[in-house]
Amino acid sequence: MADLKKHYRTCNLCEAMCGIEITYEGTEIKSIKGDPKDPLSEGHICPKAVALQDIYHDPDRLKTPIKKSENGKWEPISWEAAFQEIGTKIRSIQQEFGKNAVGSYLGNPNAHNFGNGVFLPLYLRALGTYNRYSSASADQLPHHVASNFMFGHGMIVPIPDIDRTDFMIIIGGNPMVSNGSMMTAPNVSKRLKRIQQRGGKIVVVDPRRTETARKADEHIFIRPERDALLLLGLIKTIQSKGLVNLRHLESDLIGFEKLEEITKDFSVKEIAPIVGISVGKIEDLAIRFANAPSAVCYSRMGASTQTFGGLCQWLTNVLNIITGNFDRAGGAMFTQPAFDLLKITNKKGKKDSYGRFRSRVRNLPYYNSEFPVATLADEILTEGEGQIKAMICIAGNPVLSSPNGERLAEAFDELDFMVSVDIYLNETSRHADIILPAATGLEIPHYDIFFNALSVKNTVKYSTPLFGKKENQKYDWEIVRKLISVITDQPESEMTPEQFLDSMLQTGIYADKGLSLKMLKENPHGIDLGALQPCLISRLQTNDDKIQLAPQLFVDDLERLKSTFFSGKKSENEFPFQMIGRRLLRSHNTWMHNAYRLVKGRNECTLILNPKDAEALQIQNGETVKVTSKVGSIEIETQVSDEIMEGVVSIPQGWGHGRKGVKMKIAQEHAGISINDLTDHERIDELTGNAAFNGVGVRVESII
Ligand SMILES: Nc1nc2c(c(=O)[nH]1)N[C@H]1C(S)=C(S)[C@@H](COP(=O)(O)OP(=O)(O)OC[C@H]3O[C@@H](n4cnc5c(=O)[nH]c(N)nc54)[C@H](O)[C@@H]3O)O[C@H]1N2
Ligand SMILES: Nc1nc2c(c(=O)[nH]1)N[C@H]1C(S)=C(S)[C@@H](COP(=O)(O)OP(=O)(O)OC[C@H]3O[C@@H](n4cnc5c(=O)[nH]c(N)nc54)[C@H](O)[C@@H]3O)O[C@H]1N2
Ligand code: SF4
Ligand SMILES: [Mo]
Repeated sequence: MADLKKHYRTCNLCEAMCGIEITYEGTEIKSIKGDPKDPLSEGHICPKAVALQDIYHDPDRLKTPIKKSENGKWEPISWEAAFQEIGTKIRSIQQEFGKNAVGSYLGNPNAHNFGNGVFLPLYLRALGTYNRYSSASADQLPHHVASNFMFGHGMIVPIPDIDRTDFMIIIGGNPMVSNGSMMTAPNVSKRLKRIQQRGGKIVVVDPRRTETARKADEHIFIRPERDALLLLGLIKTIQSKGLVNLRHLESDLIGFEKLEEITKDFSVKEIAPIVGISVGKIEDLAIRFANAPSAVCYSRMGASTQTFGGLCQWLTNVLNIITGNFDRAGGAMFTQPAFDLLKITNKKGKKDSYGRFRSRVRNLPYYNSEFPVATLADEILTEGEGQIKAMICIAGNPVLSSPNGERLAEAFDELDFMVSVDIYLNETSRHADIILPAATGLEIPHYDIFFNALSVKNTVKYSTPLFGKKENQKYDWEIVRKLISVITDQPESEMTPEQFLDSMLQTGIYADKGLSLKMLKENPHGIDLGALQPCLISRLQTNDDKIQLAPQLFVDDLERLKSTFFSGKKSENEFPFQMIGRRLLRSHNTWMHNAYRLVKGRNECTLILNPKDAEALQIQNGETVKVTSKVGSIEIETQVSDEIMEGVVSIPQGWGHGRKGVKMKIAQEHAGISINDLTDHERIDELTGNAAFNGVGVRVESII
């Protein structure tokens, strides 16, 4: 027992930033538990953090670079030779075909990687291509575009003040499983319970009676992709019942009259039958929301990754603003992080990046210096000037994560050259010529640049590595820093992420508290910087310093909503079901299925189907069925349950490890199917370019 040691750090797997306490002896981990002294997570942990030890010990995890030889076999290669070859190939492709011939894809773990947070902007600049893509356009892009147009910067993101609110509407989010998103709120369960303990109410709007809906006071079923209409119905009721209350923001916003004008075109009576919620219920919800001492509407994945994602996020903000629940305790609030991205990326007075370019093949908008991932395969497969000939994919698995992933897999095979910076030989990296594996998880230092900016509380914490990397391993940022050097053929920079962090802390808004890297190292449980404070006006980056309540781009998009739902057009019956996604507590996007403790037990990669639909199709619970969409077909086990509404089916995201050439033994044994073999790359939110995963038309057939 004498040698047992404890290590404290932040779990960097998801957005919740839980503090964890690891008991270990040598390199053997005895336990991973929640750290009760972490000021944000207060001891909470989920099953995924326990699997950090499996990633550390995983024999399938890559530790040194590998290269695909002529016969398709993977061979080890030294770091030096790998970088040299990458530099030569990328430079020669860019010389021959132009800078844009090299594409870049950045996946989700980059957002959870301190070093890459610092170095990726420099890498993108060095690459000089406008063919940049990331998982953001398969996720939260609509939030950023709404923030950009309403508040002047995509990272001024409203965060639900879950710890003080009296009334919370959750649209298309399942934080009981996902642990919160665009709302860093570890231990959602406790936070939701506290709302109820102080007499508050929670209402969940979702086509599925989710784990969160079961904890709520009320669950309202809604057909996929109707949320923007519901939000308009709520706004309309608030206006017509004289419940608008702009409170302290009255003189800080413009567009109020325009909003009144727009909503004239909509009536709750017309909206009700389309969303499948009665007039009385919509009005009642609006009135309760407006009359609550404080209230917040939070809408997430289900309301973002759909064809009206942009409208949903805009209207969610509008609802919060016109009920006086914006930038006020208990409503939607704004963070003041110690490492403040807004400070280094001030957009005021600068030309807006939205639509600065249009994508070559499909004319989709550029935003935040990238194009939507839904069009990445088009840009590789379509010949002509500007065609992508080479790809660098960093910590991403778009073959499983992007719409019509199989088409992207085919596109990757057409490339002249591809590099993956990844910890596994998986569904995407198997297409690469060279894989550069980074140290990860317990081996890396961590400071959360992004999720402190999206947190329900201002806190700050730096984690040192538990085990440190081995001599031949590299951190992601070391790989990226070296890539910058070989791509530009310039000497490598000597800057480290820690130096940058330290200077940001010492010049940030908490400088007067003496914040520095040294201070963080002395406080391994983290430091509490207090509850969110009203601060929006000081953080706004719009040119006129006002909140834009009705940006023209969004107003114009209402026409698309109207023509979709009010034109009287009947949809064809070839694909009668609407498919939606789901997240599982013991599964994390596409890449944690190689941890046995997370995949053991009953198969969870199932199709949930309503009993009435199952009966009509004569399908039994547990039977394997065929599901077909416009782009593909899969076979999957059914789970018949009335938790899903009639006409809607749900499949988890992140699975499909049965592809050839993957080297992840446990994941392959628990392969599941990829929902993105069914989702359609042409289905996007036209306003933002975000992938529309939810609401895809499918057909379900018995195969016995
Ligand atoms: N149908 C459908 N599709 C979806 C979603 C959905 O709900 N439904 N969700 C979407 C969302 S929200 C997201 S965020 C995207 C995610 O999309 P991606 O980011 O493309 O996918 P991930 O599964 O996060 O892939 C992460 C990759 O990084 C590797 N990796 C893990 N840790 C490290 C590390 O420390 N360093 C390096 N270099 N590599 C590492 C993993 O092996 C894996 O290959 O998927 C989207 N796709
Ligand atoms: N365990 C676990 N946790 C995770 C992840 C994971 O893979 N596993 N991934 C992480 C990532 S990258 C992210 S972005 C977050 C996402 O976190 P959340 O936003 O909470 O995402 P989901 O759990 O996918 O919840 C989306 C909900 O929207 C519903 N929905 C689908 N379509 C519609 C619709 O049209 N309208 C409405 N109103 N609802 C709809 C679905 O039924 C589902 O309940 O989770 C993070 N946390
Ligand atoms: S909720 Fe997220 S941050 Fe917290 S322990 Fe689980 S994976 Fe880690
Ligand atoms: Mo995500």
